[in-house]
Amino acid sequence: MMRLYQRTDCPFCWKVRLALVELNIEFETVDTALGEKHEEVMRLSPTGTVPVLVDGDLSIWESGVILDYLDHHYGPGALYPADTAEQCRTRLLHAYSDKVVGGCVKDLVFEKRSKPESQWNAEVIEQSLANWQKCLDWLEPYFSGHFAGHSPDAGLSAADCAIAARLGVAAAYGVAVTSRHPNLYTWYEQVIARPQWQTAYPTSFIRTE
Ligand SMILES: N[C@@H](CCC(=O)N[C@@H](CS)C(=O)NCC(=O)O)C(=O)O
Repeated sequence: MMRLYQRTDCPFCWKVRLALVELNIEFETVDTALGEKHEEVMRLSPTGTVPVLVDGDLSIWESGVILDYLDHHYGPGALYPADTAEQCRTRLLHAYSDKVVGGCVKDLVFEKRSKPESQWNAEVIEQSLANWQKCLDWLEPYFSGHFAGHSPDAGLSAADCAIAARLGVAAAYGVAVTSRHPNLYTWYEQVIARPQWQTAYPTSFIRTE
């Protein structure tokens, strides 16, 4: 059985978990804690980061490569559209999610999870929210009510898994997608209505205060 080393609320891990559940792949999880130098993870991954997916003697320590592996192993076409241009768009959305979406809301998440509300820095939160809106503005045209790069009956694409996990983290810290972004709003509602979303949902969110 595949084994996923993870931190349950890490958006990279959440993305991978969602893909595994969407593809109906049986897997077991090993949870690590924030900042922990987990012995197995340190041995399996040169970056020491999670997620790490182990399948037999193969250890994959980069979330995008994990999704590529799952797509090839169980597809291809399971997580990426077959059409080359559509596939490229899906990969770019996935890259945008990893590189930009998380960064927008990171300061807000760190602020909220590490301090009591009375000590939250309003300026940091306001700046994050402004960044977040810009990021949603950029994403909006890509979500016309269908799953990104896939038809709804094909299930979630790699980009869907990545962005849904990011939006899920933001939502857990009080940052919602609203009707100001109607395409994204409709898409997110569809994603969170899926039973797979409930199955892959983090068992807890870190609070460090
Ligand atoms: N590029 C990596 C990023 C993974 C990453 O940054 N993971 C974070 C958790 S969100 C991590 O393991 N940080 C070290 C720690 O939590 O101790 C990937 O896509 O897998």
